[in-house]
Amino acid sequence: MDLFSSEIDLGQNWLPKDGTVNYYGSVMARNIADAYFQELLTNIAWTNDVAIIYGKRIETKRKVAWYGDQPFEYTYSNHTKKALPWTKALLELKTLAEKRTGETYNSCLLNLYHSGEEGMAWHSDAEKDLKRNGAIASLSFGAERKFAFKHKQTKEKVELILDHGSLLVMKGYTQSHWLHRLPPTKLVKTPRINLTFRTIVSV
Ligand SMILES: O=C(O)CCC(=O)C(=O)O
Repeated sequence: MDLFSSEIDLGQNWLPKDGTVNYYGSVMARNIADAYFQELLTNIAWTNDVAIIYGKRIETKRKVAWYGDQPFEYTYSNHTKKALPWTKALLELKTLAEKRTGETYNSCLLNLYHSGEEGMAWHSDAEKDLKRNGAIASLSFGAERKFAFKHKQTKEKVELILDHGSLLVMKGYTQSHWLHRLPPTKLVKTPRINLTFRTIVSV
């Protein structure tokens, strides 16, 4: 049975210029999204992440995991991770993201936010290991959260809400010209899991 619709429906571009962000909304039935949330929470090898804040290396409360086609190394915040082999659920979700966005991916970074108090600061995903201007597909499960973009030069902002079971793709020059973040909020008390499917170019 095909659990997901496979048509490519790009919708509008949320960015006014210098990049493309398409938001597809929820791309699966609620009960299927609930099942993936539980599966990912239980069966992913979650570890604490590191970040550099004001020049100091700290461990975040947010948890992360890194999976891929090969044991790709991915370096950010002076920290290198080696990709684990795909789980069955991750491969299903990768296929869904590939069909819906019309792109291919070879790796996935996962983030687990225990509540709204955990977020991610402004950044762009333009590390040297990533394909330059490659598409990044983002699947979200659990609590609805605000997601924001800020233009690097003009400081123009764009915000949208990422739903349970939803898919968003960032592509073209988005990472060169825009920062993105997941703002923290005291209003959200429940967890959220985000998967970003990416393309690594070096091993
Ligand atoms: O959790 C999210 O939606 C954002 C994740 C993110 O910004 C990233 O993985 O680069």
